[in-house]
Amino acid sequence: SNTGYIWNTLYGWTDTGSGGLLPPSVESLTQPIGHHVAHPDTKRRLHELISASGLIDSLEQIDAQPATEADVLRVHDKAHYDRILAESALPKGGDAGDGVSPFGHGGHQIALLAAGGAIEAVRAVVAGQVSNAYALINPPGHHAERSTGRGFCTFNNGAIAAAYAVEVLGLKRVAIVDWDVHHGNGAQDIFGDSAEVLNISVHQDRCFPSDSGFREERGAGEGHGYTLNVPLPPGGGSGAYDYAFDTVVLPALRAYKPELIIVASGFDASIMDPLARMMMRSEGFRGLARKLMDCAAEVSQGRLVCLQEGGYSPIYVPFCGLAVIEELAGVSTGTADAYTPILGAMGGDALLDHERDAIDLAAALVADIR
Ligand code: 6DK
Ligand code: ZN
Repeated sequence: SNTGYIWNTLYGWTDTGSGGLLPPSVESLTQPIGHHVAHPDTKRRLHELISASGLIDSLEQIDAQPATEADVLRVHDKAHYDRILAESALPKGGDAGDGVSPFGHGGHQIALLAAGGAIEAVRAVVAGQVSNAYALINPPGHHAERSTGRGFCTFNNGAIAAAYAVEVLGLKRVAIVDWDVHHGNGAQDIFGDSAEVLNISVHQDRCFPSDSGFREERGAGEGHGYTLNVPLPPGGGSGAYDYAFDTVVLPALRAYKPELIIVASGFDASIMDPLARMMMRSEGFRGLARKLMDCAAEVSQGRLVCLQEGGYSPIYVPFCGLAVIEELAGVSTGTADAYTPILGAMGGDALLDHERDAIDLAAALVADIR
């Protein structure tokens, strides 16, 4: 009956560097700027709305502990772990792996605390200490693959938490539902050959990474069918997302019957986001949370753990997150989304024919889940 909530001051201290999206370079004329798109203030501002709205008083705050080396090595190569620690020890820090994901000196500590926050949320929900949880962790994780970080992600927090649930807590079936607007390539890389983790990613088609996230990627060997990609055409809003959840995500979860649902919760499918071209608003995200809660009540004893991923509108992410966490907690703070008058008349909510067609093709893949 209570909702766990995790935030740590250090999540607001990630140093994403002085480039806006690419590292600043005099040669390529990418100017330094105060705020990288993934500057942690966006997530800190969500935390502060949770606090200022009073919602925090209805949540059970849980402290994150850093993940251990053993926790990380359940899903990552030792070489990746060692490289992150070595670069973190350099005076100016290093990069998660793709050259566009910088972290500062000592940044490995924040990355381990993010993974540890994910583990703690899973532990509390599976132990029955709370009925569901929202871990507002940072840096994000869903692009990190077994051997490298990528796309602002150092360690794959969700995969580390799922592996903890399977290998430490003894769960046999864990589902990841990734509604971040970008493809959940990390869990696909890590769990693609396993049926113990169902990875469902709903994302904007070829947004990032541009070469993965296709419906044809379905997992291999025993894992065939347990990778489920739902690429959406750009422009979709709550109509497309509701239809994708009703006809693909929820039927897949009902077929799989996971003992735990982990949500990779990004708010970069919002209409205000600079890194994607979808049209979700806060009420749309609230609706997705509601659908997953109802489904979790049916299949996973209500066990639902949301882990923060992306979201790059500093002004709008807080209202999206507040809506989701209010829904999880079954509490209304009476805080209206102040941007609804501006954003509510922009359209994007109706399901369009080409969106329906793309989603129907993904729905056909559910039949292989057992
Ligand atoms: N593009 C995320 O929101 C991260 O999913 C999104 C990361 C977008 C990165 C865009 C980018 C490149 C870089 C190099 C070459 C081609 C394209 F992980 C989350 F934060 F959740 O770097
Ligand atoms: Zn994203």
